Amino acid sequence: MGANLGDRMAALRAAVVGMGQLPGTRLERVSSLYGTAPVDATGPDYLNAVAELTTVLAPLRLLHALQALELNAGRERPYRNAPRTLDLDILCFGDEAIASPELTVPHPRMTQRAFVLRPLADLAPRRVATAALDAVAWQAITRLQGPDWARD
Ligand code: PH2
Ligand code: MG
Ligand code: MG
Repeated sequence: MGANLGDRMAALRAAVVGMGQLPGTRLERVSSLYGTAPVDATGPDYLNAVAELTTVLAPLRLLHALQALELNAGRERPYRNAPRTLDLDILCFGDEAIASPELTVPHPRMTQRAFVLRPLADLAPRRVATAALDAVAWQAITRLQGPDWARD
């Protein structure tokens, strides 16, 4: 999840609550909270984090539910990678590989982005290769708070 417009922390907290309330879905764990410089994008710094969910929803149903949460947060899409109040992307779906016009999983750019790999490594280190982390070490990222950020 990411946000770089408005009350970023409030948006991410609401997203955590909202994801946990999706039908047939349980919020398992949330990563530490990171402040990150925009990558392939312009605008203010982001807050980024990763959540682990258990769900009975099919991948596209989950995607659409996440898009509804984005809209609730006032998400607009004026152009690609525009600054946003809330972005909720599916990184992995178990160990499934999905290639549909709407959804590609694992997320095709996740291995190039410290703002994904660092929080993902908090929750699922086996999904993050050390070499991948090394390759994105130049990207500005700061751990701001431990995993309790979503609860306090
Ligand atoms: N999301 C993007 C593009 N660039 N940069 C940071 N730091 N964090 C993001 O979440 C992010 C980005 C496209 O979704
Ligand atoms: Mg994104
Ligand atoms: Mg997105």
